[in-house]
Amino acid sequence: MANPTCTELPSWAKLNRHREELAKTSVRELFTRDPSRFDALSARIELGRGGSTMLVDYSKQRADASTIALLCALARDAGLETHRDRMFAGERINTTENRPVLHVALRNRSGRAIMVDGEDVMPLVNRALEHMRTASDAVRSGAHRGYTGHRIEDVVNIGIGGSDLGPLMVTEALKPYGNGGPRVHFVSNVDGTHMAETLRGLDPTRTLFLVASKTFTTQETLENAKTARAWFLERAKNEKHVAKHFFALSTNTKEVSAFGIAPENMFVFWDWVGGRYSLWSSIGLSIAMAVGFDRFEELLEGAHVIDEHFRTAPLEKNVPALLGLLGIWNASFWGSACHAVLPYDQYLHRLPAYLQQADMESNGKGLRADGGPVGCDTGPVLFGEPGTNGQHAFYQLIHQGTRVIPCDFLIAAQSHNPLGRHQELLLANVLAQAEALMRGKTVAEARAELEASGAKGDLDLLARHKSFSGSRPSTLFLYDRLDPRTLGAIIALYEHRVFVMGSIWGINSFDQWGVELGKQLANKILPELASGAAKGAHDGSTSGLIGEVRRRLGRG
Ligand code: G6Q
Repeated sequence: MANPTCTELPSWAKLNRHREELAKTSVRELFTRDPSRFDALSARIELGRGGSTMLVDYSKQRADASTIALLCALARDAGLETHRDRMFAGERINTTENRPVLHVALRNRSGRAIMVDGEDVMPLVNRALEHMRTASDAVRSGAHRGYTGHRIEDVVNIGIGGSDLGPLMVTEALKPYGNGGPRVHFVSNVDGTHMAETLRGLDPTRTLFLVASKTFTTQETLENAKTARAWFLERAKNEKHVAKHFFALSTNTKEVSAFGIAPENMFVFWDWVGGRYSLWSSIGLSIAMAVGFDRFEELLEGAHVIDEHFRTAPLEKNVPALLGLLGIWNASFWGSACHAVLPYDQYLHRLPAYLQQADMESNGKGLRADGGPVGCDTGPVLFGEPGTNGQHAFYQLIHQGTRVIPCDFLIAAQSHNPLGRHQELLLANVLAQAEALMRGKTVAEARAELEASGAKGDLDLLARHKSFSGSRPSTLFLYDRLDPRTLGAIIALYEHRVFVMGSIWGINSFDQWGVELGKQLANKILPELASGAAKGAHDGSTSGLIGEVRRRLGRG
């Protein structure tokens, strides 16, 4: 018999009834009724060494204590804890690729064995980490030099998707920790402009390329790596110099050596690390080079704190579980098709882009792992920009649009750049936005304000335009400072949130078959741009466009 879908679980129907009840009361009213609401619906996570604590305030969600109890019952009905335990135990929960899912092993600082097929993978992980430490120390200290004896001043990571977004986001976020390390650049797009603009001004004798590709077969990355090698050889002339300037971060030894990268310059990881979960592996070498290996380890430690919490805390107190369950609550019960991530932290400007992949590639699916339909809406569209910029752009829709868009706000109490009152302004704005979304403003309140200001004209009409529905849900993450440990914790919280949501929906969050068809068709179209497409090879639009491109390139 097929497994029940989440919508067939007894707790699902209860939650639906509960939502109807709760919808009758504004969140503002819930705060008025319960003065302890903030304490009851927020959590603090100790991030370990250094004594820093992260506060996660979800009291502005459309939820109360009974919602949380019902959502935890749903998690139990759906077998979330079992699924989580199977992940940590190295079972092959990525069923369509027949792989374990063990990014948690990459940051396992506990000394606990993690077994895959009867073998403890921790010695392998620790060896790979040591290799990264040696290489990043050597580049940062100047012990590793280019073929002319110059220090490495620029590191270029060539990778795409999971082999780009994580390291790029983290190196941007940890810029204050560079401390004399090399500049780090990222080239991902097969658009030659990305490579050309990155290489402009770089000196091949002082540049190190990290070719980051799990499979080492990705078209864009290999093309970019070839171009980078040609650029380097134009100056270096001799292939033997490639060894000092090209490292590979990959699982595919065969393809790496076919590309001409020496085995000692290959930084390994394993097929049980998903691309979008790989920044903790050798794929993070650019991070270690940018900020030093000790800081990279702190990033791992921050994530490990969350892993241990996720693994052991009861659901009612388990922050990633609660974040995921509230995500389900918003997406599948209230029908929110979007989710905004709004870091009030310029250093986190790539976090939304990174999370777009983590979330949308993982849970943008309609089939359950067992092949049946999920039965409800799944992964929302995730988007975001740093505050306060977004306030002057798209927040209008979040405040008064017809769709309700749950928001995550992230903010540090202290800035790395304490200039004048900038951080105070940032803090005031983030708190104000979360409050405004929750409180709203009634027509009567808007009208009273207009009258008090002596406004003239059709005050009733104006008051309606100036009113806000309120009860627009948000969660706020407040931390002391964006240090590596805190960042590691933030990323791990989101990773496990994705896991929780996928588990409830019954989705395999670790494959990405949806990206394959476009790749196949691009391979088919590539030669057709040169030679033309056979009649009937494509639909009318695609054939027409191929013809149009060929004419514009003077080929047809
Ligand atoms: C991530 C995806 C995808 C992948 C890229 C790059 O989970 O699998 O984004 O990371 O396609 O793949 P390679 O690292 O194999 O080049």
